Amino acid sequence: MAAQVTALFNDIWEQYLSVTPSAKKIHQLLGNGNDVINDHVAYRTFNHPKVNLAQLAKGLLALGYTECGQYDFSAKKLDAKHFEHTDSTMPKVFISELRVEEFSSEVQEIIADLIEQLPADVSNRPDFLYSGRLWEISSKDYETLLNVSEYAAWLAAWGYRANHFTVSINHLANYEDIEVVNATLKDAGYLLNTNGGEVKGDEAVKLEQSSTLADKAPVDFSDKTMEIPSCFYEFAKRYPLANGELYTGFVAASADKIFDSTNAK
Ligand code: OOG
Ligand code: NI
Repeated sequence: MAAQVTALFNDIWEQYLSVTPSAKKIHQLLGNGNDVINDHVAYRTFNHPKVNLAQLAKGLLALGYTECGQYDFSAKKLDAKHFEHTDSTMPKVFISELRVEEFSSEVQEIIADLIEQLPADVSNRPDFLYSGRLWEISSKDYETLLNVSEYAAWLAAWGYRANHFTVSINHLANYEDIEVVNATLKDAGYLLNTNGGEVKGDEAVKLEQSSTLADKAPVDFSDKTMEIPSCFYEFAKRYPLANGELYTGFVAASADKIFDSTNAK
C-alpha cells in the first residue's frame, strides 16, 4: 500500500509544481540533494455531497489513512479534518470544506452552478485528488466569490489539487530551526506569509509553521485569462509530547493564518 501512496503523491506533486515553480527550487535549496519528507499536504473543497471532504477522503481511507483530528474555522466558514497513514513517513493530509449554506443566495448559486457541471460520480475518478478544475467559471463570478471568501475564489479557480505541500523540518539534514529556514528562504528572495507573524505556533503548542506567499499563475476564465495566486509551500517543525512521540495534530489558530497564504495581496 505504501508504494501506491507514494505513486499518488508523486502525481499530486507534479501537478502542484506545474503552477508552483518556486516549490521545486525551494525543495532543492532545503534538501540540498537529500530526500525531503512531507509533513502534510492540504486540500480545499465545498461541502456539497458530490465533492465534500468525505468524497476527497475516501480514496485516502482506501489507501490506509485514518481520520485523526477535527477543526472548526467559524470566521472563514470552514470545517476541516486531518488524516494520517499507518506509515508515518507518508504525508498527513489536511482537508477543509466550505460551509456553502452560510453564504448569500447569490454566492450559493455561483457555487451550485460550478458543481452542477460535474458528473455525479466525479469523486470516483482515480485521479480526483489531482484532477484540477473540472468546471468553467467567468472572471466576474470569480471576483464575486473573491469579495466574500478568498478560499471560495481560490477553489473555484483551481479546483482539485494540493493547495500546498509541507517540508518536515524535523527530517531535514541541514536545518533544525524554523527561523534559520525562514532566513534562508528570505535570503534567496522568497516572500513569506507574515500574517500572524512569520512563525505560527511555538513549542508550547508542539508545532511551528511558516509558509511562502503563493506563486502566481495564469488561469483561463471563460471570458479571459488572469494571473492569480496559485499554491504555496509550507515548513513545519513538530515537538515531542510527554511520551516522546512527535505531536501529529494541527493547531487551529495557526492554520487560520496559513489559509491566508493564497490571498491576493
Ligand atoms: C490549509 C491551511 C491549514 C495547516 O498546516 O495548518 C494548514 C489551506 O490553506 O487550505 O494547512
Ligand atoms: Ni498546512
